[in-house]
Amino acid sequence: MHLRCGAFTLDLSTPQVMGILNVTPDSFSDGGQYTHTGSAVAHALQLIEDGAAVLDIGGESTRPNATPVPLEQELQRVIPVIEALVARNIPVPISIDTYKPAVMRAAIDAGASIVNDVRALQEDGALEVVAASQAGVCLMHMQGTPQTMQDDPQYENVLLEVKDFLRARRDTCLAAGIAADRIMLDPGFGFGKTRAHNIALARSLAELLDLGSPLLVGLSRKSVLGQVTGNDVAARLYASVAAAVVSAMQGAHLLRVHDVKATVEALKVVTALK
Ligand code: 7PJ
Repeated sequence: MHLRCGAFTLDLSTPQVMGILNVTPDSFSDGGQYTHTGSAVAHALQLIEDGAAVLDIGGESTRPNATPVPLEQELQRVIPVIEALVARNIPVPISIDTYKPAVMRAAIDAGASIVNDVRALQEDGALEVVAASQAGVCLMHMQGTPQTMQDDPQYENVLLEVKDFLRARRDTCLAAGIAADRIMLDPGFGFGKTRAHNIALARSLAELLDLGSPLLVGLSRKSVLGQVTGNDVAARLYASVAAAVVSAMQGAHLLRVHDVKATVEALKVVTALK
């Protein structure tokens, strides 16, 4: 299993880590710490040293009830960071976490190699931007919008509904000319899902492998781990590493995490002992 993305080919035959680089002042878990380009770059270099295979840069928080960020502000946050990292010739692909086509295009022009879209390229123009590039893409499932998604999420069968959605979005991408090996899928933990929905999905993650695409999983520091442990967001390291290990044992290919060093080390053990 691999992902083609821009000038990179990610080898996903063993589970890899996508390191989260938030450049949002309101990001829920490291709010405000990395808002300036210089400290964002320093943090990015640390994540690479810690073993991240991809860096995921986001300029708009998608946590529940987050305020939407105007386009210009999102561009001002993320583009200088991408440019600075590309200028340093970093050895890993940069992923841009956005649903806005204009941000996707600017990020790709600046050197980003993956589009990570919580709206799965449903925004007008998004599909065309990715199709016209060589970028890889992550298609994520969400029910509702970040503003409303945790109000009262409802499913008949969360696994089947997530799976059908991901299959349909992937087929739309294929029809638009995006090659199969440029596409990853993600069930979208915490995005319009209750604790029970998240747990049901986590338990049946392996079923999503039938779709034949690499699977990305983002459970790092999420509220379901707070519900299970009783810990607030600053104390979810062990729970997050456990979630990454369980996901990787079920076949997840890429783990989107804040705590790269700990997760990379844990995944080495998974790879060695599986
Ligand atoms: C995810 C994401 C996720 C993908 C966020 C947070 C909220 N992208 N962006 N998957 N989560 N692909 O990190 O808690 O789960 S933002």
